[in-house]
Amino acid sequence: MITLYGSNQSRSFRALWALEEVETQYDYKQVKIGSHEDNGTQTESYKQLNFQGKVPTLVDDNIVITESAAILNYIARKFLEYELIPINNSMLRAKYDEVCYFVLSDLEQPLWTFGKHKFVLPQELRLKAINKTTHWEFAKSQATLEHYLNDKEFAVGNHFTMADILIAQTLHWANSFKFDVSEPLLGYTKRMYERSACRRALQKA
Ligand SMILES: N[C@@H](CCC(=O)N[C@@H](CS)C(=O)NCC(=O)O)C(=O)O
Repeated sequence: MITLYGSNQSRSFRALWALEEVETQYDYKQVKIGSHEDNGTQTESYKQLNFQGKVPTLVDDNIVITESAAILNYIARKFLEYELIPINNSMLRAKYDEVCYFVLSDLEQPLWTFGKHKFVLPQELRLKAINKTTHWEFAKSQATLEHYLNDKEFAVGNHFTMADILIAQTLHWANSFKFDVSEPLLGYTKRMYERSACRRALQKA
């Protein structure tokens, strides 16, 4: 049985959504980020699973995975019949990897930097001036994402994949942090969030 450790609509929501897409049974354990209490991410028992004390963490028997994108790929490969990751088509797989790595290395980084300087870093390391830079960087990455999506229905190929979860959750995150998200990208996010798997995940998050 799969167990997912997560918290609300943090990056763990990507994994929660992915588990709903493959219609499997799983146990969802809500943990408190940064807490030393019993269900906290800073307890010794949680850190044995996730050295950094972060979410998400997915446990499947003796396999423990701690990076959201790696978790999505693991789920996609375990439930291949849902076709959530390109396997045999090298061109589509390269495009899938390209956009997923772009989300992690460019699109989400300004949001994470903004968040770290607002709530995560020790007070003395937080810089207010970084805000302007993060908005500028996000706008630049957003233009690149629009180029990748190019008004297509899905990020890769002609159907939904895990890349759409990564992108939509990140844009939803941007919107909730009040970054400017363009109308076409908001429309794409709304469409993805209307999927029944996403709605079920939202009820559990
Ligand atoms: N690259 C990791 C990032 C995980 C991460 O930073 N998670 C945040 C929540 S979205 C967290 O647990 N932060 C707590 C901390 O930084 O101490 C992933 O995508 O899974």
